[in-house]
Amino acid sequence: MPLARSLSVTSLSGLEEWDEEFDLEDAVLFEIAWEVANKVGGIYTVIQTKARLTAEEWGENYFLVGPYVESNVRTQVELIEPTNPVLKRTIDKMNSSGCKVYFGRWLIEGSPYVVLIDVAFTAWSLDSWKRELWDLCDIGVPWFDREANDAVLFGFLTAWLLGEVTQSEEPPHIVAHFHEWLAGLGLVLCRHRKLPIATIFTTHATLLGRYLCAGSVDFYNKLADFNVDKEAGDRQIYHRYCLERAAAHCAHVFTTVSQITAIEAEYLLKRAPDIVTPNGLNVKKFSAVHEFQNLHAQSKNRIQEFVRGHFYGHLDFNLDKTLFLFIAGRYEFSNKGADIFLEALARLNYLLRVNHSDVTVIAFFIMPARTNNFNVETLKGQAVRKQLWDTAQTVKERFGKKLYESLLVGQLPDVSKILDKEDFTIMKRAIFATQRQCQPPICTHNMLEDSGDPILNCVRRIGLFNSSADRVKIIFHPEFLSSTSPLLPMDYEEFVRGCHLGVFPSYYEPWGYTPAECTVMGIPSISTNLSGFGCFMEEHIADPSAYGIYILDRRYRGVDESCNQLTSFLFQFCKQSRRQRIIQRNRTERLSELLDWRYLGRYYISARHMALAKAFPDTYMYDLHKPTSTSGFRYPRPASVPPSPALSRHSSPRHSEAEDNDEDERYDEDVEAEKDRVNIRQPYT
Ligand code: G6P
Ligand code: 1S3
Repeated sequence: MPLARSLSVTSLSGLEEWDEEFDLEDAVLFEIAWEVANKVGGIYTVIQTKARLTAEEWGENYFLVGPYVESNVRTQVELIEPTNPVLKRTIDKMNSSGCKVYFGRWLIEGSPYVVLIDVAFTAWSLDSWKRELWDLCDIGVPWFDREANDAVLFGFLTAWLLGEVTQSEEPPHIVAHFHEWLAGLGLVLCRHRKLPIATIFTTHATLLGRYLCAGSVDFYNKLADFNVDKEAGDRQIYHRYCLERAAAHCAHVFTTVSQITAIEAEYLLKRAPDIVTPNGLNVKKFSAVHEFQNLHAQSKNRIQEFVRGHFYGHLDFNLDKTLFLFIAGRYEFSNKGADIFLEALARLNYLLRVNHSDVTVIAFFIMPARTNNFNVETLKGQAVRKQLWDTAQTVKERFGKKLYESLLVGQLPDVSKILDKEDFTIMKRAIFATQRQCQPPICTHNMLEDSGDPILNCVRRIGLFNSSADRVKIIFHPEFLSSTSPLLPMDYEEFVRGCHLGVFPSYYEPWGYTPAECTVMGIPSISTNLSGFGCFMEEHIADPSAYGIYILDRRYRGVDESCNQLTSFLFQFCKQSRRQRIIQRNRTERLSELLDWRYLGRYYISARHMALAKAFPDTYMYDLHKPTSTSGFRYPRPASVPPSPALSRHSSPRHSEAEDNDEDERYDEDVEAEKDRVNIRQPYT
């Protein structure tokens, strides 16, 4: 293959120096995952956001390998002739042997090359490949497990592809990085066939971990005691588990996405990872420092509009003192911590009431469930709001016309007569339309399993029904957000920007992109010390909560204690003034550098170097003893006092919130930012 490159990654501003020179003569990188150009879950986000950086490093020598899914290809991939002669020969050869392999460019940032394999087209080989798998390593895949069947086909086909590439006259040094058990068999076969390939396996969640946590098991305290074979057998996933464990053990380099998953892998897969490769994001920095604050204000306005409609007839709270909290993700009630979030909301409601707080909290639950569309009451709310707006516009126009006519004849209008009887009739009719016999709905949709739904049942138990007396209101939107929704026409990013706090008190979360996404948008969040993200932030920031990163202890505390801690985080957050929230958002946003692939990509690079050195020791050298954990750099405490209401002092005597005008806020922000910048340059002690 052409193009010999030398790879060197420079350090990032303000962050730890890192310079890992590694000459990659004729090296080629293949990254193999079921979620290449195929969105199923979080792995898609990893691959898609990382592509730009990896393509920058490897240029023409970077190829992603995934399944061919026609609907995805139509919208995301430009099919082209393979540009690389070795790959062209390989794909032609496979296609003339009964396979369907496509080549193209994935139309995302970095536009990486993709090799897409139509596994269904080769389904005729399934039985013989399953037999080969059984003869090889005694793993029997049952006929009814469709996902595992796909894993077998995908595994044999990727190993075939890579095997052909190694057959070229001057084979390059290949690094093949496989993600998750669904792609893992390809790695096992490469190793069994002794192909000259440096292999990496990354697990994003262990199969057993996910299954065990979904049950009622004290997972983290019993990690060392599980009889893994029995547990996998009991859950009918023994064959999948074997594929996953084989891939982890066969890889030259094994990685997990977080320290917490590293521990889990050590116990459940019986191999500790060689390096942790945390997940990053493609961080977009605005040229104007305050741009993300402006975006927050704009998006918040749009959420407020929705709330005006949803609570029509019961809008007896001050929207300017209303905080928007949200939880979002796959609907796994306890794994994602929706259970303790609801319980904490009930306790928060009590605290706000007894303290006569004027703050209202609206908690959004964005978790897809089975529904048959929006319910009438919710749609009506938006229609009523629109009608009120139209009425106000009509009266305003009539008023304006009369005012204009009066000014034309050189007279000031008689204000007491400027609205006539008809205007009052229009307005009264509009007000009457806002009368409502029921409370504003909790759920925006008609649920198919209303009586068995865990969120709704919990709401019924804690009795938070959006009544006037309650300071905490709940809105359950059981569908992912979309900018074309007739109800809340916003996409997820806009919605997050408009909220005040993301709440993700997960019990099982190998990484957790939701709080990371909040961070890069400058929105504070709550995560846990059982999530990869929470552990990572705890390790890298001296005082995470000062930066709006609240980390709940779900590891060393019982459920009730964790719930109290969550309540206390929420209550403290509600006590902040607008000024404090603005300062906190600035601090949160400053952390985005830490979550950028430009910083976190280094762990993937190390993993590849390590794998090359293990597979080709005569060509590559790597200090295997050098520290590989994500430890090292720590964000210092912010120079100024944290925004916690208990500790924060105003530099001038306390004044009312009305005085918190934007200019003061901006001044404070700039001073804060400058202090922090100076502080960041000093080593952490
Ligand atoms: C941003 C805007 C400010 C606005 C503030 C509201 O910072 O730039 O103009 O006052 O958001 O913050 P809040 O936390 O009350 O939504
Ligand atoms: C997994 O996807 P999930 O949402 O099923 O992989 C993600 C990417 O590594 C990770 O963020 C998440 O925690 C895991 O659970």
